[in-house]
Amino acid sequence: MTTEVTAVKARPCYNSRGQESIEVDVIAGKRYMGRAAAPSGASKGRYEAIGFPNNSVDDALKVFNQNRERFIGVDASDPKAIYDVLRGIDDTPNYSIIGGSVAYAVSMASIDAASKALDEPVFRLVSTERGRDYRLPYPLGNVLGGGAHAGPSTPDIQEYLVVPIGARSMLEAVGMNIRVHRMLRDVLERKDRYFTYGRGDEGAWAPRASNMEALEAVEQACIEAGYSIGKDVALGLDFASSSLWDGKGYAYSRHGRLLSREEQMEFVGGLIRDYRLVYVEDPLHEEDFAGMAELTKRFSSVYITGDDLLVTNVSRLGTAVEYGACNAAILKVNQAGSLYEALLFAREAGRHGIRLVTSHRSGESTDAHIAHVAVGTGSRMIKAGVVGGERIAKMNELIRLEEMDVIKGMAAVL
Ligand code: 2PG
Ligand code: MG
Repeated sequence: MTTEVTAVKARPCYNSRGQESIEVDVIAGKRYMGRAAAPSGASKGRYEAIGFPNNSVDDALKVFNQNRERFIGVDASDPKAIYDVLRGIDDTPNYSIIGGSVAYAVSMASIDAASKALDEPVFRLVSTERGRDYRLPYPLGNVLGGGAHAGPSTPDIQEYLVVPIGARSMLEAVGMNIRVHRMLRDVLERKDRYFTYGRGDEGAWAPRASNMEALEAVEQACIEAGYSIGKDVALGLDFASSSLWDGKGYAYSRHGRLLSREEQMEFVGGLIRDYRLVYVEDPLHEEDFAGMAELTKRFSSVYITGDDLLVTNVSRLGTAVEYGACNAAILKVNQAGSLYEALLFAREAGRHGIRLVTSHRSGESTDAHIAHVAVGTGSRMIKAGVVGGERIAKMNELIRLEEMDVIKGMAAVL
């Protein structure tokens, strides 16, 4: 079998934020090498897989090296087989023994090796639904950021997002996001002549601006770029509001406001209406399933999206489905740990009509695997940034995939 794992190796490496991470090589059939490096978040959900045991890359490498023989002979094209080996080593819910980064890197490197051995693109090997047409996800572009991704005078809201809903191709869609991003620099410079062109962890502009000034600037940039809001492009926000929640209220501390749960819901609802937002991520903190359900009911045509709420975890998704707490879900493989667990989550979301948005992390690698995960899981959107090498790597891979006959155009985004 050419997809049998014949060698594995792990090494330390660095992510886009300059933090230490881990990279794994998997050789299948003695000659096909797959490689993957683990990403890492800044605003992590409480229930996601941990990156490294004791926060130590060395400890993760040690556990991996003690157990690496166990991967030999396993079918690299079978994410479940790789998962079984990982779970034989670490059966804790959050991968506290080997670390989610190893789980991520081994499982992604394995599918990468299998893709080479079988001469099949990764998206086909991770397909969660047989017989479905493959479509390209709309890029959800982070153009302005604050919160955990940027400095103290930026907005409290983590991500101001644009989605080029009017684009008819990937190439056009990516170009539109880049155009808005570029125009936004000019808009910000006009508002603040001391603007440094500083950018946060994901390449989004990181201006000195209040939450509302930022949203207005993004809207203005779309218009000045020549786009009509609601037709060509639409706006979204990732509140990442578990980072704002202090146990009693939502602390917009950079701009001096504390909102109660009800005020936060009013605030979110007001922004959805005033700016015709089509996408809202984690508007309430990760434990507030009931509040999320209220918003989902009230704004059923908007992507009310769970990220920290769900952490790509099937059992959290089960709770969310019971409550009706969201109609869209972020899919981050490294939150789950292994690829197999992420694919299970994707399948389960699909079964319940919850739309998927595959996502990067703020500390990324230059790998493009998640572009394939987005296509294979039928994700409607991919959130992977607009500029910066590690972000563009995902966009350019999707542009390449657009050339393939098996790809049948763009996903149904709205
Ligand atoms: C998010 C992500 C990615 P982080 O909250 O959606 O944009 O941020 O990787 O820092 O968790
Ligand atoms: Mg998020």
